[in-house]
Amino acid sequence: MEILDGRKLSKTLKEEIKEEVSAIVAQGHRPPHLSAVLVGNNPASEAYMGNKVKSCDMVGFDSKLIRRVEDISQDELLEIVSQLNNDDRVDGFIVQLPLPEHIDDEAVLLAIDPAKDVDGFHPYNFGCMAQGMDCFLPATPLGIITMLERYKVETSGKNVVVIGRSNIVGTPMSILLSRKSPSGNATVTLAHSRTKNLKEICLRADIIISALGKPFFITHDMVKEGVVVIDVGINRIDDLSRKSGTRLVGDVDFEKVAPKSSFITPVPGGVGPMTVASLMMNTLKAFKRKFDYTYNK
Ligand code: L34
Repeated sequence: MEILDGRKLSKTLKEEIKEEVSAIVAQGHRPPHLSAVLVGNNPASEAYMGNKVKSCDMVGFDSKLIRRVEDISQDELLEIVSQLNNDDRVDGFIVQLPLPEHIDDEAVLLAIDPAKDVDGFHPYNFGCMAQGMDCFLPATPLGIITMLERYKVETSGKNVVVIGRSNIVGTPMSILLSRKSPSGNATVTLAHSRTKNLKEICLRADIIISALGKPFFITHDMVKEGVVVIDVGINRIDDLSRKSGTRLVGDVDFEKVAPKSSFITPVPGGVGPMTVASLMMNTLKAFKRKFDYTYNK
């Protein structure tokens, strides 16, 4: 069994980015700039955003965190998006999800200029992704693909089960893995809440990617010997043995599933840090693209 160490790999990737940024700055350019909009004070979003800002510092990007209160109106938020679209110093930006109930996520994501959409959530980028065209890939799927590549986990011809069909993880993941590409060529099953016989489906899987958000959902009797397990879940559960009274777990019963696995991601320290590193990769890409050619809307 080998741990897919997202913390270590993300550090390596960020060091690679930092070197590129140093070279860019040495040539007299300004560094790449990432802006992020954070609405409200959801503690999980705060933690993720903290990691994103720290990573920008580490790689040498300029960054700006735009905080707004929970009860911001949709029009005000759209106005911020429009300003970021038009600000030449901003190479890429993200609007952290989830947004409050009264805001229509779709309207906000559609308003983002696809050339600055380093989250890869705009339907333009999603469409390019689905057709194998150059685009910004969503950060979590890009992080997983990068992890599989760097650890030389073969996907070609493998049976992959992706659990969860969200727009930002499960659905793009299933498409990327089935495409004709170096980290694709898999036979993919996209499972979700209406799937029947999930256990039988999982038992046939060479690779399981769980993006469900249910602690201890994937148990040892659901996986075959030698399986590769990618755990995208981040669930906070009570743990009175900890000072904080809680701890993070994924969707996988790690203790019992790990011994049967050939590769497995831990939570924390697996997919999460890879998501953050991927955002850095996308921002560098946005910057480089901008100075190579202007996006044709
Ligand atoms: N717009 N919204 C937008 N873009 C994204 O790419 C995200 N996502 C998801 C939630 N909303 C978003 C993230 O950034 C999930 N996500 C994310 C980012 C970082 C981490 C986890 C999820 C992360 O750093 N995880 C750490 C633990 C963090 C903690 O202590 O809470 C880990 O080791 O898994």
